[in-house]
Amino acid sequence: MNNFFLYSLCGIGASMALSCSKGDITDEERPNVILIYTDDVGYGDVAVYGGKIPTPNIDRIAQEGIRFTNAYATSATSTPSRFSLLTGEYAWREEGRGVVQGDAPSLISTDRDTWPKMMQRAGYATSVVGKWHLGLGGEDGPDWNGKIFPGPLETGFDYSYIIPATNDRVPTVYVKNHYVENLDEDDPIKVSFDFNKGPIGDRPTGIDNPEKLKMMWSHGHNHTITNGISRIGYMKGGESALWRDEDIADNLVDKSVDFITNHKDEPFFLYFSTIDIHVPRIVHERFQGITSYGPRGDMMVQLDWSVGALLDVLEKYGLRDNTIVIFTSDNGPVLDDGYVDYAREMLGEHKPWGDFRGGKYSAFEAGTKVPFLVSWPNGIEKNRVNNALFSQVDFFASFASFLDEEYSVDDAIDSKNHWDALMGIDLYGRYSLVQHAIRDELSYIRNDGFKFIPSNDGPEIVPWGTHIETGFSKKDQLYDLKSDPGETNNISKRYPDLLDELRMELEDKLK
Ligand code: NG6
Ligand code: CA
Repeated sequence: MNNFFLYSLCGIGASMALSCSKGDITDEERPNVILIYTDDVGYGDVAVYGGKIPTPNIDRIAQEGIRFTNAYATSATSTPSRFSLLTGEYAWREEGRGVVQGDAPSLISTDRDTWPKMMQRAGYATSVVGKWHLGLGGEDGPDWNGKIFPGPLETGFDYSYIIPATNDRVPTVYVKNHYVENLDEDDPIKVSFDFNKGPIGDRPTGIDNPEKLKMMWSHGHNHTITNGISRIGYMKGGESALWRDEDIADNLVDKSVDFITNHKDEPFFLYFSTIDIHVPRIVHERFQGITSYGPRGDMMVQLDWSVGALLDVLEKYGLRDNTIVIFTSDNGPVLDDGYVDYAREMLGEHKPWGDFRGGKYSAFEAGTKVPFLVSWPNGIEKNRVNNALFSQVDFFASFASFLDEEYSVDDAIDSKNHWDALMGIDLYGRYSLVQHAIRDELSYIRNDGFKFIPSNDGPEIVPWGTHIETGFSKKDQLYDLKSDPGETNNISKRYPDLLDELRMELEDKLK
């Protein structure tokens, strides 16, 4: 452990922040927490943020609580955002925390403190259901045919039921606690991400057998075919363990409902990490064609159904009033992310990125500005909007403060207590954020008013077929986000002093 210095924020600051004091909350009153962490859902994808696809259940969370307009994932892709979310440390502090492959070793060392570990110490039953994408196993990666260790259970979750990496990467199997679910030991799993060496096993690939596909690939994603979809990476074996993409949403909801049912009489923390709306966008048959927006729109409706199912089970058990439900996303939106699903062609008037520039992978606002809803009927007022600057890296310190629980500030080095912003009491939140874009190559800073992106040499458009601007430019970029939220006017020449100030702050933070 990095110098485990335990520290209790509330012990020091209880008199300063009313909501910080656990004295206000008895053990019996501790709220349950459900974090609905979606995949590639953009700011403008949700109806309450102006989206055209109906999302009545997600909107319920906004009506029952607070809609944030200035809340951010720490990164424009999944792995680094998830790393920061669970550890309270910006992912860019170490190399190798960009998007990881399906066989990557665990990124979170077992001896570090984490948000879910803190929740366990505070007496919560904890669970992750859905996408993991933080690596599994020791230095050599996971042993798919044996005990998969370390992983979520060593990160602070009592129960885990995960998609190991992404739904477009092999192995396309679920891992329940330490083991692949439904694996036949006579048909062991092997995976390879050595694209130079080529396929392993007998399964067809997307590049050689496109006639076997239920959805064609557009870039990458042409390796082993499972369930009629070619993925990133090669895989052999594990036939009895393969998932059916159409059933993933139902399955993840079922596992979550079981977890809630089993723990309805004690406080619980559920990290519901749905793969909706990440590619391949293969939804259950009952949602296919339900919108005019193609599979991407249908998947939003499937996501909304999942949210409704979770809210309904809370209501069924009388738990809704004392459960904090948070809805947000790991990064911004993308249309073509590797499969021919006509997301662009069928977009109509819907604007997944809202009024912002960029998208997934991008340093522009739509890369990390995400929908962010927080509700807690017992604790916060209904139907509010909060423009406070909030980063997902702050959940850890904020919840620790609220629960009056000690945690390692050396491990959660970037996490700050902004509980009052979450509760709608503080309308300002953070002073600044350092984020990164593309897969992890570009770091930049934004504070409440301005964003500075240092000059750099990278490509201006994501170099694979997504058509998204990276934010790379040979010129320094400075934007006044208050008057120019769409980042159309680079004011770096007009405000050199401000630029220097932000450059120094960024360099200082990157040290
Ligand atoms: C990229 C994939 C993309 C997606 C992304 C991770 C290609 C060409 N693109 O490498 O499809 O899987 O990784 O997405 O391979 S994320 O939301 O999990 O960060
Ligand atoms: Ca994502």
